[in-house]
Amino acid sequence: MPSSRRLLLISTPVGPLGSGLGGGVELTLLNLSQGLRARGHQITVAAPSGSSLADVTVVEVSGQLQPTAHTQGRNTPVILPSDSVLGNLWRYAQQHQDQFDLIVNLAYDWLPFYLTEFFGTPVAHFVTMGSLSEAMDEAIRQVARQFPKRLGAYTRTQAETFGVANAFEILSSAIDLEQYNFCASPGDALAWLGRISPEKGLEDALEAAAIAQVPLKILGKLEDASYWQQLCDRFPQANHCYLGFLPTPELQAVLRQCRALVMTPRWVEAFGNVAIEALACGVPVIAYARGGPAEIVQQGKTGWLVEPDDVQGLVGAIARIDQCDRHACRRQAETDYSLEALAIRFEQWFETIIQN
Ligand code: HBI
Repeated sequence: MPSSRRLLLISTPVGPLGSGLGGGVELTLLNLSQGLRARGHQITVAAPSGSSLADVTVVEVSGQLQPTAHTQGRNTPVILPSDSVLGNLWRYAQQHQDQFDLIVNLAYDWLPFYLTEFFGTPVAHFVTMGSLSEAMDEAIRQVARQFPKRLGAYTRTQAETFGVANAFEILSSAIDLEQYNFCASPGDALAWLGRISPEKGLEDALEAAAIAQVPLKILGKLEDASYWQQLCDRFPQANHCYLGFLPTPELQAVLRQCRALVMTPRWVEAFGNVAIEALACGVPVIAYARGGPAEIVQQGKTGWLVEPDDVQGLVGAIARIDQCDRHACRRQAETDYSLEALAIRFEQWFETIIQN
């Protein structure tokens, strides 16, 4: 067991932890904190005021929230509101850096990357999305040049979007497997999980389920109401397929009964946590071979990868889903996506930074 490290994890400035505004980062921070503490490390999380994170020590920092990056264009200039919580978070880090062996940034924002060279305590960056803007790409490539070991990402595909994949440590993701119960004998329905928003491609799953004449259960946050209305107009059955945004216990109770999870991302999904949630329940994954899911699904064993945007390909995979092995799905989750597996990957990454 390596020595206990004092780690400062700095959260996303788009919203307090617990608000859901931080999306996948909230789950990553919680899982990382729990996994690393179980291995004896001291974890402090700095996040916007109003944050809470289970029983983890959170330093709450005030200030104006940062506009989200994933709805802006490639040439958006760097934005910093007055009294920005992002600036205040990094002032806190600068003032307290001597209390930590390593500072880990989880914000997808320009400032922390730019500040890397000005810190005495090493700053590492876990990048949580693919390439979205020129300004961010430039800041990430600058860190890749100066500190090639300081960048982490969920998947290789995601890292490749920045053009400096070799400078990234690939860390994948994890879930708390104890919250997911294996199911060997599902019903007929397929599942679709995710934010209901155009980049998630729900229309393809609805079309494939209609052609295959199997029910589809839709779960997730209804983020784009006009998009949802278009789907309901085009697929009259959509409305009664929608089961809402459920907390994990209720979500997995529905998911585990499904024959497969269908993932239809239109964008490069950095990871796709819903894929490992399905595997943890023994549910195979049918996914477009795009982004994170392409690095998770074991073809023909724990699911099927399909030519992106090919609805007929989804239909063909649905017909072959029983060739997959539900026990192998659960085993893959236990081997690669447990909290302990994640913590060990991050711990090894941190040691390469602290020791060099
Ligand atoms: N936008 N500006 C900004 N900063 C973030 O850290 C950020 C974001 N949008 C989305 C987001 N983080 C997370 O939901 C994803 O990283 C998962």
